Amino acid sequence: MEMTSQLPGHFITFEGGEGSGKSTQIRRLADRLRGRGHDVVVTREPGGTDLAEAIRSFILSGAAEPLGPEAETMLFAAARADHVERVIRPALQRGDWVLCDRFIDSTRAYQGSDGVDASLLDSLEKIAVGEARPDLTLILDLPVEIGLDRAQRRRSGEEGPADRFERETIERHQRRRDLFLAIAAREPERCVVIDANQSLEQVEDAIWHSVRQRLNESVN
Ligand code: T5A
Repeated sequence: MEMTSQLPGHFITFEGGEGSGKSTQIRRLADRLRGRGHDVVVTREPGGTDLAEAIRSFILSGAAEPLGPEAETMLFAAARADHVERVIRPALQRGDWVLCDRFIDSTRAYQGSDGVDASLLDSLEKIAVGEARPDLTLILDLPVEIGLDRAQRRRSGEEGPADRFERETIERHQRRRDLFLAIAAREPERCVVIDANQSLEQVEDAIWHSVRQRLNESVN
């Protein structure tokens, strides 16, 4: 069984496919926790530090793709190591709640579906993460077509074209969804699957229920 963080804070990661509602729900959970007087750090991957955000831009633009999936995996790991070292571990040491949009399971599902060997994923994960392991991982699950449609609609309002991963085939996204669900089945003590194909309020309530159920003694 995988160990959770032994640090004083609480570490919750949000995972799932494109447009599954992670960013939206992280903001809502952060508001609820802050409303109860908790110190909350909201962050994301790849990113969360200047260096990791630079790596994010490089990867999501597609510029790293010609290097191949193993090199891309190492870039994700380098970004994660910096993020853990400078942001996540210090916050957990202070006793804060850390809510992170994507983390280790995105590497397992995305780079795993790109054919990167599980032993390489495992080694890099150990180096980058160390003791800062999530206490709870919420996997927001919904049919891939609906998530991609949501991501596209949101983008038409604000940002530019689809990123390097969004552009991939439905079959590839489906494989990632299957991998997220397999992780949840393998690690039920850490992971909860949330039905993300519901209203914003229903998803928010399901998440709050899971947080209270799993980390009950900490949510006053
Ligand atoms: N990646 C990342 C890897 O390959 N390996 C790794 O190790 C890591 C860390 C990151 C990319 O990098 C890859 C995975 C990704 O492809 P990103 O831009 O951070 O890129 O991509 P996403 O995390 O997928 O971000 P999205 O913004 O696309 O998705 P979210 O955050 O899940 O969705 P959100 O909250 O922005 O919602 C999308 C839209 O849907 C609406 C929202 O209002 C918004 O418009 N929405 C709903 N509409 C109806 N009903 C609901 N319940 C809704 N919930 C949200």
